[in-house]
Amino acid sequence: MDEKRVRFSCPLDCFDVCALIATVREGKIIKVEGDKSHPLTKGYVCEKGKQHLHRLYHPERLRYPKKRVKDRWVDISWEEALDEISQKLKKIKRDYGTTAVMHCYDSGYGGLSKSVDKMFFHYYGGVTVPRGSLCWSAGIEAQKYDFGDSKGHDPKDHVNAKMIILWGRNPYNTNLHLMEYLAQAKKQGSYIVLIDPIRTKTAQIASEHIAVKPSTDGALALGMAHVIIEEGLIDQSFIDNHVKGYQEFKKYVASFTPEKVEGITGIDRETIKNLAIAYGANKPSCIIIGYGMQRYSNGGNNVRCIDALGAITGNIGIAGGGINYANKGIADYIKGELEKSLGFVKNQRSYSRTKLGEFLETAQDPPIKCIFVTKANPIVQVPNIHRTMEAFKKVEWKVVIDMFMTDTAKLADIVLPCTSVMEEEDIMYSSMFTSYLNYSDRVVNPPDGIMGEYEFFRALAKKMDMQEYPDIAQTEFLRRAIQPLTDKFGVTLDQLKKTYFAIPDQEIPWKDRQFHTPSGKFELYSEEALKDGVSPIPVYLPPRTGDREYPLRLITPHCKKSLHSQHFAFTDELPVVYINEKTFKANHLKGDRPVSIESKQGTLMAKVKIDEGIGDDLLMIYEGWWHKSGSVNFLTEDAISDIGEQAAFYDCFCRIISI
Ligand SMILES: Nc1nc2c(c(=O)[nH]1)N[C@H]1C(S)=C(S)[C@@H](COP(=O)(O)OP(=O)(O)OC[C@H]3O[C@@H](n4cnc5c(=O)[nH]c(N)nc54)[C@H](O)[C@@H]3O)O[C@H]1N2
Ligand SMILES: Nc1nc2c(c(=O)[nH]1)N[C@H]1C(S)=C(S)[C@@H](COP(=O)(O)OP(=O)(O)OC[C@H]3O[C@@H](n4cnc5c(=O)[nH]c(N)nc54)[C@H](O)[C@@H]3O)O[C@H]1N2
Ligand code: SF4
Ligand SMILES: [Mo]
Repeated sequence: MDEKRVRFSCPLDCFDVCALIATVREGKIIKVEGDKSHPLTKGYVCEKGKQHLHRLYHPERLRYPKKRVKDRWVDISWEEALDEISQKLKKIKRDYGTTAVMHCYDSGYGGLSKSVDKMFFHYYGGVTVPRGSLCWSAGIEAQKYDFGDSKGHDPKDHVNAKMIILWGRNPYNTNLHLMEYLAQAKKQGSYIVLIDPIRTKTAQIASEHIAVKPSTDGALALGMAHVIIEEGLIDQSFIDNHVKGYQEFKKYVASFTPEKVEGITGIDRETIKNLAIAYGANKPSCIIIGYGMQRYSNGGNNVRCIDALGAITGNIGIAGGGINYANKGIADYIKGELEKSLGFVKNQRSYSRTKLGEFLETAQDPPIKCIFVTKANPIVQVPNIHRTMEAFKKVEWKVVIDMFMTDTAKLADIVLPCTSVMEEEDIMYSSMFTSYLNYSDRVVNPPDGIMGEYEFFRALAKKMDMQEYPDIAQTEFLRRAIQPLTDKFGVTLDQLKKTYFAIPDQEIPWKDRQFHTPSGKFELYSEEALKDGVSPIPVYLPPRTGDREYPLRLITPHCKKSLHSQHFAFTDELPVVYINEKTFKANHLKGDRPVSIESKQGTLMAKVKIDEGIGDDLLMIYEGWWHKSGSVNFLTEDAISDIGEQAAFYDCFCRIISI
């Protein structure tokens, strides 16, 4: 029997970037499993990883380019699609200039080969592109002020920590392989604390769960800093040598007594004191910050307040320490043709990702004449969908590339199918967690009728006479992209095919205490922040609150079973809203009847599930449900954070009624 095993990598926007193995029998993939030889994957992966197979052979997968003709979809050939798209793009450039085109992209597929979308629009002359983030930018920019960059410890190193604080992170759902290191650390005696307004399943691994009121983490961290300073648990030598602005910070935290912080956070003063002393006294202590806690109007400063704890206790640059948020090591070494193409941008304009609808409504000189969507599903994933959708619909001409007919694709004029990860040769890495880089082999060829993005943009560039666009094979594109890695570490594409790669000597960031800030120190006082119009020292900004009409806060975090909207594709059930018994009763809800959840932005129907892990006056619904079920972002507001233009998704205030 003809059977082979082919190594590929998960392209989903997830911390783990698992290495996968497909078993192919007589040309058909019959099984997907984790690669046992990969040091992080270790042979086990989540359901979503296995479902790449399900999606590849799914009957609803898009197979041909489609064009909207009146209210019908008509299959067209790739030649027709290329003709129409090239003509339209040329005409828009001539009549309005290139920035009348918006390239709307996100991280729906993490492989390098599909970064050619950006490259194409660079050669086109530069278009309107997103800035800020739906995901993590409040925290990223906060760490940039403090450390100059965002770097994380290798998860293996967490086992060296005497204490680990998981601060608004839910690895049980979102970061499978972190769970294993936490379990190991606990077994070796680490004390693990989870700080989250919701008692998630991650609490099972924690020694203690502290239910903080949403958006008050900054006050909690400042309260801890107050206690640490009072108890003499600071690291004076680290502060003297490597910290800028300690005196200003010390003065500011003087008023954050445990009593005051109890009133803000809902955590009793003894717990705050004990937590601070445990963190300060049990060196090395490690903090792992999640992305949920920064999706607020004060999210950036809250992250800065937490970073400060590492600086005053000297838990930075040491084994078992760290303020881990992201891990931006490897991206610095990925360059090649994409980097080179930046030189062809003549004109560029940006819009705040969160405010897509508002931008489309108001853009002038030129207005947006075309939206080109790749690797994203904005009509489900951006906030305030009603507003966004109305503005999106009004744009004359829209192209979407996707594997399925998403809610965004449904609004397009042309929809192009894309390849699955298993039909591409590619390279994956992530800036969220580790510095591993995986080669991903082509497991099978795409079915007739599907052209991958790499070949599509190459053909489109040819059609549009873009003489300088690199007319090179995909393998060569990948080879050039990793050339800086080859130059620095000697690793080649051929070697990657046989093994995995991680940047050596990155287990403990900031070991040399050379911070990437202007002063070279950890900056509790940041002139850069001041220049950007925000407080130079980390401060506590009071959270937004509900009002009499919309008193309940809705948190919409990430679900274990789906990567955002991708694995909600095949369900049309109502979403589930989680609520505790007290809030259920206080809102006069009845039995197991469906409910209507209403905000200023819109309405959503849902099924109720009582869950005592949810705080008072809180509702929780996982994000990602499609319109056919009811998307949470019909309820959310297009508000942004204090730092980094992050979508403040969880500043969403609602009421709930039985129907
Ligand atoms: N309410 C609320 N909303 C949120 C969040 C939240 O916590 N709450 N979280 C936010 C976060 S953190 C993020 S990162 C964003 C994510 O926002 P998106 O990245 O827009 O979310 P996805 O649902 O993953 O959409 C990716 C799309 O890319 C498609 N795709 C997959 N592979 C390919 C490919 O090879 N080529 C192309 N062209 N397309 C492909 C998928 O089918 C899918 O439709 O959502 C944000 N939205
Ligand atoms: N299965 C799965 N895995 C994923 C994803 C997915 O969609 N599904 N998405 C990937 C992506 S793009 C991202 S960005 C990451 C996100 O990874 P995580 O940050 O782990 O997950 P989130 O669900 O965004 O939020 C984490 C926790 O923050 C808590 N939280 C909310 N508000 C507050 C607050 O005010 N204070 C504190 N302390 N906690 C708060 C939420 O209750 C939630 O439990 O996950 C990645 N991995
Ligand atoms: S979604 Fe994340 S945990 Fe699951 S297989 Fe992909 S990389 Fe691994
Ligand atoms: Mo994200």
